[in-house]
Amino acid sequence: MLNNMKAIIRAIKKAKSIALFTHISPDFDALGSSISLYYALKQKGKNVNIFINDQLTEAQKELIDENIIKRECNFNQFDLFICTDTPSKHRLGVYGDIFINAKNNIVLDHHLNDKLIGKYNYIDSSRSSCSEISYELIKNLHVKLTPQISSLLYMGLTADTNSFINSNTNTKSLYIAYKLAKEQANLIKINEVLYRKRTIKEIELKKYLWNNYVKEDDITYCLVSFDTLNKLNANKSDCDFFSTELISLQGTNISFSIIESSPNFYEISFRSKSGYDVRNIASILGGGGHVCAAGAKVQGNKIEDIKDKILEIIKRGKD
Ligand SMILES: [Mn+2]
Repeated sequence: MLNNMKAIIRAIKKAKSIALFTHISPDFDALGSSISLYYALKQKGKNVNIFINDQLTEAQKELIDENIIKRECNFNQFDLFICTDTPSKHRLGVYGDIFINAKNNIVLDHHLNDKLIGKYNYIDSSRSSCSEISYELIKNLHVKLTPQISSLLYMGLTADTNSFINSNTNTKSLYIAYKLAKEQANLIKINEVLYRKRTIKEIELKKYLWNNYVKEDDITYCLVSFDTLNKLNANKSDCDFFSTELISLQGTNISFSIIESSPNFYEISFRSKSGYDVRNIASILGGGGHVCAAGAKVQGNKIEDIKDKILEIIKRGKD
């Protein structure tokens, strides 16, 4: 079933015990969209548990009480399973099988996708963030927007719009941000953690990025081999901002980074200016995402070969 909010509300009202999930390497929207629901469903008197495959980052821990996150459990006790910000079994990590084998499950997501893996699916790619969808659900459940819930939703919203500057920002996202700010979302703390804190490591990575980027026509990219990653004492997620940073360079319409996260395993992140579609490029490589922000994972022997292949795909698309 697709985008039937009433059916989803009915399923939630009927459930006594609910298990929540979100994707591996959770970003702020994954956490905001799922943890806001955790508190909202608790307010509704539900027995709720939330399961996340990975550890939180130091920055995330500043905004989220990590003690609520569980790793293991007897999953038979739950009569409803909800996942946010992904419709992919694989992206749920160790919980993938548990989720898709559940009889009663709900997927909430904002990525363009034709996969429906839940009994109920609410998938709206016009939404800037999954936190917007959680907001709608929480409003429909008539849950009080506490400062805590408002902050979690605002955190997801601002993160996925990159502080309301990405092209996915629209009147709905701005309106919801206004509503959340009115309900005491902690804007100061969220802005401080997301936009006003830079570690020495981040600055070192930025130095590497701007010393090593390559610009070919309107395409700008940066490659990070496994060796380099180790020399920078970094991991893949530390370099997640590379493609976003590169798209800001004058004359760039498409940017990408290739990070060799483990030997011969490459994670590619694409960004584009409006009018340019990187989702297509990522999907040719077996990945996906949004028109202006997408990604893929590939294997290969040489990072240069992967880069050449990407440039060829982009150039082919232009012809
Ligand atoms: Mn998201």
